This record gives sequence, structure tokens and C-alpha cells, in this order.
Amino acid sequence: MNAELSKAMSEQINKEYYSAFLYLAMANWCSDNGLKGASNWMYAQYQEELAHAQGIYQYMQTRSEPVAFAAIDDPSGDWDNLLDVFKKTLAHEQFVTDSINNLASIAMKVNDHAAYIFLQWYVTEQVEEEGNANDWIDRLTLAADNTNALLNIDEQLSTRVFAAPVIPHTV
Ligand code: OFO
Repeated sequence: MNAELSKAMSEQINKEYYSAFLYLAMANWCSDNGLKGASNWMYAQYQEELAHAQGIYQYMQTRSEPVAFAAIDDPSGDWDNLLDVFKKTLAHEQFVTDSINNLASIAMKVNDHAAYIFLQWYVTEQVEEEGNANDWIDRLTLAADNTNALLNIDEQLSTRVFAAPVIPHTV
């Protein structure tokens, strides 16, 4: 694998683990603030991010590529309210989308068609990631300061069940 691409793939593993850690911190904040449904949603998101990281790790193994590990930043935060949590989620997912698009661009530039194909799952996944955050931002904006509406949204968030994604081209 091209060295620039290999390094960027390793860095992406770290970013996915940071995402997992960020959503675990958000799950914790939600739980501490009486929002058990939102905490459940964020915990499922944490599990999903672990799967994203593992998918890239496994792909690097399949390609017999070395993986460079780096410390994961502290994701702690004190968010204003649940709307703020989802706004920060969207901002983070936009950052990840840029990062994945950059990876795909490098793969294309260095003619690594296999890596480019592998990355397409992640490109598509980011559309869903941003879309989900946007949907909850819309609902929470409608709810505004209405506590009943907030609790109703929390109830909806409690129904999310984690289903491990099947990421093509991983073993
Ligand atoms: Fe891995 O998609 Fe969110 O960060």
C-alpha cells in the first residue's frame, strides 16, 4: 500500500476510536442528566464506531499493512442540553466525512482501486451518520423548551438497538 494512504488509514482508525469515545462520553452525560433514552442511543453509536474502527483495522490486516497506534484524545465535554449534544455530534460527523473523503481521494490518486472500493462503504455510511444527527436536531429544535416533548424524544431514542454493521472486504 502507498505510504501516504497507509498512514492516513491508521489515522482513521484512531479517529473512529475517538468517535466511539466521544459518544461514550455523551452517553454518560445523557445518563447523568436523566436522559436514559438518549444515553441508550449514544451507547449504540459508541458500539457502531468501534465497528467502524475494527473494519479498517481488519482491512489493514488483510492487506498485511502495519497499523500505527496513537493516543486517543480525551472526549470529555459538558454539553448545554440534548440539542447541543446532537449539534456537536453533527459537527463531529462532518469532520469525519471530510476525513473519509480525503482517504478516498488519496486512494484514487495513488491508483489503489481496492482501497477505494473498500472506502465506499464508509463514504455511504457518512451520509447516514450526518442524516441521523440532522433528524434529531430538527426534532429537538421543534421541542425547544417543552419538557414533555423532550421526554417524548428521549423515549424514541430509547428504542435504538445496535446491529453490528457488515462492512464489505473485511474478514
Ligand atoms: Fe465512524 O462514523 Fe461516526 O464518526
